Amino acid sequence: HLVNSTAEPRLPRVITPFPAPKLTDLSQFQGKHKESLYWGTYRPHIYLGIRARTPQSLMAGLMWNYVEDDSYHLRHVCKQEDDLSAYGWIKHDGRDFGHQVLVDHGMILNTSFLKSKGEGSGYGGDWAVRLDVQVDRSKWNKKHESSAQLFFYLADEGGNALHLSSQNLNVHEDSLLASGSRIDIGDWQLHLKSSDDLELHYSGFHTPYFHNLSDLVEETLVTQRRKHGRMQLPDSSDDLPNVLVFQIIGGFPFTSDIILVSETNSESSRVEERLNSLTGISLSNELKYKEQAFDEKIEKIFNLADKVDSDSISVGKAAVGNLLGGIGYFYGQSKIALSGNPNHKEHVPYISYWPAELYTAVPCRSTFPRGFLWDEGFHQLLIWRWDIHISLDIIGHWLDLINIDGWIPREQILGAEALSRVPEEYVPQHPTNGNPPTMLLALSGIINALKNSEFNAMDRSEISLFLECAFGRLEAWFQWLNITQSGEQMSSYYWHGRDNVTTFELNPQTLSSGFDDYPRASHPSADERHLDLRCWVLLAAECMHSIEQFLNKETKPGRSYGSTAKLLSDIELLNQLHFDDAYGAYFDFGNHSEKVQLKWKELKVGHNHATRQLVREVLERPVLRLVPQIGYVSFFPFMGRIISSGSLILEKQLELISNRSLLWTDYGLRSLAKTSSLYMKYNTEHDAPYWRGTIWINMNYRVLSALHHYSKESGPYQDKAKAMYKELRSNLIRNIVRNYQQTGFLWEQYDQIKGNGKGAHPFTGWTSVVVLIMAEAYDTI
Ligand code: 6A9
Repeated sequence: HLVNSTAEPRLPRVITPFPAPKLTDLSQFQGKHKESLYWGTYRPHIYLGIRARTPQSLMAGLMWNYVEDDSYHLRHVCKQEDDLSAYGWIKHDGRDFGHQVLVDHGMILNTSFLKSKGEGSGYGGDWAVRLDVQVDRSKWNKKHESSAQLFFYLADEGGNALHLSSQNLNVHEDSLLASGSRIDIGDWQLHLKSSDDLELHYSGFHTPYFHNLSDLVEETLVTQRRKHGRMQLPDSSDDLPNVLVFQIIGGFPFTSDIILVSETNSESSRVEERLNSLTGISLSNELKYKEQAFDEKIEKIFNLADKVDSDSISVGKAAVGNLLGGIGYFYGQSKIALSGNPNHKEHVPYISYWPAELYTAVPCRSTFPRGFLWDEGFHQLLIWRWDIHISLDIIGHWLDLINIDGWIPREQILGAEALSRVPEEYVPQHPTNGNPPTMLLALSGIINALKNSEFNAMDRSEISLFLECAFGRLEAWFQWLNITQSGEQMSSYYWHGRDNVTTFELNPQTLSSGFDDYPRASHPSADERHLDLRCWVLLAAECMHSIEQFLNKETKPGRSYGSTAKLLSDIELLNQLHFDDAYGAYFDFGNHSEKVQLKWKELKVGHNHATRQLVREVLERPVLRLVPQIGYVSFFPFMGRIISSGSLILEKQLELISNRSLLWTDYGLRSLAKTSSLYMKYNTEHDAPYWRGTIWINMNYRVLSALHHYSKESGPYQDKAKAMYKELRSNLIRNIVRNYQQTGFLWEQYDQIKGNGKGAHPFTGWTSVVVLIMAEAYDTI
């Protein structure tokens, strides 16, 4: 080949996009579709945050002041420390409507969002926010003021100046607060309407930063208080402000409607009519109508009324609401680690991925408000059933992030707001590391639904076209997993990127598997075989096979997904690699010792100084063997339904799962058996056990799907599977519902002893698949 010397300098391979047209450029995602999803509550990390799906958006957000004795706390970014008794979208359709309830120590804030494409409105339509503030006096400290202070802001990321309507805001005379102009939506206006007696103040800022707006407001309030003794914005502005903050002070209870109208300059703009239809009684009516539509749609899709009690239904709705309401839009560049040990924490050299948009749901609005690859597959199990167009759009965005090698960065930390929430050492993504291909689980669900003609003709053709165009990317993704993560032994795999020189970790983590600290071989090596990964590759091959068949693709020689699937589901081969006869269980394999512990060691620092450190001690030489830790990983062959329904191995798996001394609890299945040597063990001085015992809902859903499957297959263990299915399902639902009622949240994990929610919350990521459990909606793969 000739070298083209005039070509542009080549990008490093790892940051070279996959060479194919972008899925998000497909015509099904343009035009009406795109416009209909322009504005949304796409800032899930903010208690109430609105933006458009464009890199430099006009953004809106809400803050409020919580007064406690003599200190003030500004609420803005979702934070667990704020200790709200509840918050979340209890209804949201992912498009033009949402209703959220926030409870902050006796203050009850209802925020509703409504979008409307009225006659005369500009691109993306107009939107309204209703803020409804009430108080529960029994929980409201007497010392608290009898009024609430809200702050509603607009910020233009594009740097356009915002105009204040007047120096003396009096909304009873004129509802206009501010106006401006943008290329996307033309001239726009912000209005506030209320029939209550509200006091308004404002501040205008000119700033290049948008990730720390709370600091800006807080500093201003503190200064004002020092000068004038009042927590009151100064009613003044920097020149050419690109952030305008409006302080709304009202006695309990009060309501205020805030409306953004676009394209106000044209002759036929009908601004008054549009404002009227988005405020007061009209808004109330429209919101009521949307609430009903949400309830009806939930019922239609999930048939919950036939399946669970009304308490469960309302929790199910809140789960769906906050999953959809938590969908975000992010823009920025991932940092990609250039080299080195993926677990080497400090100052990893990195390069930037290409600038990219990501439209995605998030696991947790407070703690993990960004995209995670394998979480997203679980989210899509729900979302495609709710709105196939939103789902394909999200999957399309993810698949557009694939590079020429077929790799997708696992955790997406895009833009300054996202970056500001992540400790530095977690930011760089390692191109050696994968993550389970759960998105394929969603795609195969979609294909099955297609085969059962659950979509209309229009949707069918869009889905087919999508799959047709996605196929090359999916192939590359599959090949990346199949080739780069393969092991020494034929048809074995291992998660690459574990740290094999650690002296601190009891068992080196495997973040790429998604099971972080789940125990694996004590001494990472190329001889390892990870059972879960092997089963994921099988699942991926099966999904690829069904997509290939659906699209009538000719099988490429040497690249037959069907034969890969056949090989990987060969039970003899699987057993040779992973089955332990003595335990009757499936395990990882690797260089392993059970005799590893953490021990305090004195360290000399300087002259007379000693400090203690917890270090790892290995008490015997590791040998190549199966890794005897029974837990979620052990049940992957069962979840993958590789085990035939008549086999004794199936009986054994059912025994292990239902054994209370191992995994079974009244709240769901433990991640690791009580008898495993690493059960509930800290991994380092500071790393508490995570996937070493507590109950996780994504895996419980997978086990439950398999139990459901085996309860339908005739055979000697059908009845046992059925009984276990029923009990596990009701244990999971009962416990999640009870926790929601007691705490106001869905949780990241549940305690295996008491059943209480643990870790991050509100976790309406994969924990919301409890709705599929309620609905008994499982997939055939
Ligand atoms: C840490 C610190 C406290 C961990 O749900 C997202 C992921 C899952 O994909 C993974 O399987 N979670 C699970 O083991 C949360 C990961 C958070 C990592 C970033 C940053 C944040 O401040």
